[in-house]
Amino acid sequence: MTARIIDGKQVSATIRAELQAEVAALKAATGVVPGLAVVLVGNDPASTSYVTAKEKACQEVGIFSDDNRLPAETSEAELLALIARLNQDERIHGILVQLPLPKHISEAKVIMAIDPDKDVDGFHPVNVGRMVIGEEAFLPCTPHGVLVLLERCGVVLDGAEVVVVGRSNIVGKPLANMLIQKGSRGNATVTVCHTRTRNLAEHTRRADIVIAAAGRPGTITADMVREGAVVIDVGVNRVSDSSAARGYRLVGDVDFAALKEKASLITPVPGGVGPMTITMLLHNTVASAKRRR
Ligand code: L34
Repeated sequence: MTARIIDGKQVSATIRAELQAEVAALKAATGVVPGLAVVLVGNDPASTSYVTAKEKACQEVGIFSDDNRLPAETSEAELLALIARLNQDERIHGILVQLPLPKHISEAKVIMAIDPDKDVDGFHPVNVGRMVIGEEAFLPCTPHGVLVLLERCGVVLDGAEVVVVGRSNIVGKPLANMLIQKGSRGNATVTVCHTRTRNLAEHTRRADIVIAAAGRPGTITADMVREGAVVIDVGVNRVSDSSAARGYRLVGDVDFAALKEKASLITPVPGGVGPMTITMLLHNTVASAKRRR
């Protein structure tokens, strides 16, 4: 079987156009411009490129973005002080602190310091808890992006066997929780696999939908997936490649070349889930600005 390749850039562009119209309507009706504070500590190349892409996307849809790039030596206290100021700032409806943070700063402390009503990443325990019990909450951007991508591609989750590979707080754990919620974006039967899973292939071969979020190239090979399954690749791994202009190329967690001949639907890397992560951040920021009114 030859898979249909899911175009995450195209789906993102459609949603971003919808958001642009929403932002214009909100501004016309209330004068409110949604505002996102973007915080980056240090200069990790991948984080820098994601943050730059997020700010550019804000501009495209008419969201005000407040750029806060801090040196790697920034102390935890300084970062907490910045967050306290952003929590009080009326122009700011969302606060994004790009992870990972330098080792001398506690990510848990920083996340806890963000006002849950401005936590557009959905990482604060209040939002995580609300999400788990099925209350309205900011949903974390990458898992939310995966669900919207599946929905817009017509993939039915109701009763589907979904195997999530990876158990991070950013992707695996929230995604599994979202998939078991009642409703059209849930109702799936979910298995979560991780580094201590005994026989990974035994699980993935059962799946109607395999979602790879392990952060390791080659985690999912063709023999591990049944013919006609849906394959979603959340991995974004930089592997050095001297023939590439930037000196590296991006690969996901799945063997794309082999699986595109076996799956029914598959996401590429780049151009799959990555752009959706950014789009869902914009979505949450607009939702926050609307909620504030
Ligand atoms: N706080 N930290 C916080 N929130 C997040 O939602 C993230 N994440 C992850 C890392 N840290 C975070 C992101 O923003 C991963 N992530 C992310 C965002 C965008 C892209 C990838 C990961 C992306 O745009 N990927 C492009 C390729 C980009 C490139 O060329 O380097 C793609 O097409 O996959």
